[in-house]
Amino acid sequence: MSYKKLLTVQDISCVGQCSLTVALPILSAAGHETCILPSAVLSTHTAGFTGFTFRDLTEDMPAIMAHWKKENIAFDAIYTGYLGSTGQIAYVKEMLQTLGKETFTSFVDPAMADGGKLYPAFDAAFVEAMKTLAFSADFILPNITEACFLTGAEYRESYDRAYIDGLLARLTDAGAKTVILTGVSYGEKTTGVAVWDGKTHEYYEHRKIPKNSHGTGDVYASAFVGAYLKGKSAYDAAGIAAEYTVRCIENTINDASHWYGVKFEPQLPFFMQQLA
Ligand code: PXL
Repeated sequence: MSYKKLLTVQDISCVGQCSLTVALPILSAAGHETCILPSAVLSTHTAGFTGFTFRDLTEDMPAIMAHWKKENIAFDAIYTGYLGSTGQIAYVKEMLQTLGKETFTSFVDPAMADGGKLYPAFDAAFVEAMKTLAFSADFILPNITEACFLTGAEYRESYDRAYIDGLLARLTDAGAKTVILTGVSYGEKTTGVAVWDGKTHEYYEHRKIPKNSHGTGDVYASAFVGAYLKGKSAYDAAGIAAEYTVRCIENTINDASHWYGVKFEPQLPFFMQQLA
């Protein structure tokens, strides 16, 4: 059994079932020691709530890193998600360069956009900085919108396989190593994930639920990282994460009061069974 020590850097949205409140339980359920570094603390996430608080933790990062280095703390993997500021990205890049063990894997979810638009907190300068982080990582897990922002490609609501092939090629040209492109849908009832290492394009297709659910990108990325670090291939980890995420959405969709995230907790046993 592989037991990895990993660091995940993303925000704490105290309420809202996304980022660290999702990543920590999922990665723990996968059986990994999960260390955290909050990029920011928010009262809720920023999608659908108004008047949320936001405390950026960028200033704390140099001292946290220095302490870890003094204690000789090193990680098998680092997985980054929603970050707190443009300036913070330089520190996160430094973590990828200096806090890894000899054998080390980095995963960057460039969590900054969806549905053709940047999230409210981000701007063009953040996108430029995110490019430098994303293209230094072993794995990136963008959705189509994020892939477009990372490459300058035109965002399209409807597309074909040639468009996706073009997007993947642009990511490789820009420096991406392995790409897990989420939300790639070629039919009304199906959607899926493209797994691309610069040479081979594999596609994992699964049923599509006709509703956008918040936080599912974080559920997906966390499950992918957990499964991959368990020794699954990128394609198998992509499939395991997809089946788990679909179950979480199906388990939530009929509860109108639960609009802000998905009930991922009751499905953790299913996720763990898939890893066994
Ligand atoms: O799930 C991505 C995410 C994470 N954290 C915060 C967010 C969002 C998406 O909107 O607002 C604070």
